[in-house]
Amino acid sequence: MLAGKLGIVFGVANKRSIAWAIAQAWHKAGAKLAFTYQGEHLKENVEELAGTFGADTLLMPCDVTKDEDIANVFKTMGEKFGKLHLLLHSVAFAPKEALEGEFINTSREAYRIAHDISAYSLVALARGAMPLMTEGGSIVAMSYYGAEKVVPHYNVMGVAKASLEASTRYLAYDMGPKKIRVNCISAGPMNTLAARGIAGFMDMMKHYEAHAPLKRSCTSDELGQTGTFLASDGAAAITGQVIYVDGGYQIMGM
Ligand code: NAD
Ligand code: 0WE
Repeated sequence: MLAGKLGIVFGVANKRSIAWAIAQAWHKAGAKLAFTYQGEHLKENVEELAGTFGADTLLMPCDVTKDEDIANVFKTMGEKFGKLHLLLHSVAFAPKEALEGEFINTSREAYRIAHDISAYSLVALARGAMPLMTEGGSIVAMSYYGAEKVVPHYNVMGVAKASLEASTRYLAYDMGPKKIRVNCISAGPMNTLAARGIAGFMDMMKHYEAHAPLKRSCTSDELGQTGTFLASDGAAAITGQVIYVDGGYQIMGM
């Protein structure tokens, strides 16, 4: 379904990362992928995972808070790939203390960091990718229900996800004339590194099992398949959307 497509993946930390699930699905569908990693501490992990796609898989460091890292990534992509069709944004961070107490106590700095890493980065990466997406493209970002309804303790991350979803719509408008589509997948809770250690995370899974129409959240394989659909030409008229892969939880009022 993605044969001949070239892609870049941001947000692999380990084998449980949603980015890795979508990368594997893109790879199976025939795409050729490059990967970035946040910092040296994750290089080995990503090397090992990306290496399973071939020893020559392109791997680059990219801390999305650094303009020079982003510039280097797309400069190298231009040199090595020449063009680009797919970009996955699967990156989020808020300082731990901002996810613990009450939203009202969010510091200016925690608010800034959460928005810089989790929302602004999509705009910066889309701008970097645009000159290479000369044959059109598909940009996919990961969101969560806390963008639209209050999920206790998700706090400033919910506000940043609202910004990510709105940014998706404005980017879709700007990039549409170039046949570049921009969409979000809003995933139900997944047991990844970013979710582990969050107090009450297991209760949240139980809540989906009790209340979602499908009596569960989602699997990494299902996120991969939705990511592949959004990347494919079957989704050629879909842009600026938030697609829920959450067992149907989002439709419920009670
Ligand atoms: P994860 O920890 O595997 O992925 C988060 C990634 O963000 C990591 O690879 C990390 O290196 C990267 N990152 C953080 N700060 C960065 C920076 N400054 N520069 C570059 N990269 C940086 O966890 P995940 O659950 O796979 O999260 C991926 C995405 O999915 C996030 O956007 C998250 O909000 C979203 N999401 C997660 C869930 C869930 O329940 N796990 C549900 C819905 C949406
Ligand atoms: O987007 C996320 C989590 C993203 C995240 C996770 C961490 C943990 C470690 C962002 N920043 C940090 N900072 C850290 O220091 N999710 C959708 C998973 C998640 O996180 C929650 C959730 C859910 C669901 C936090 C509180 C309540 C629900």
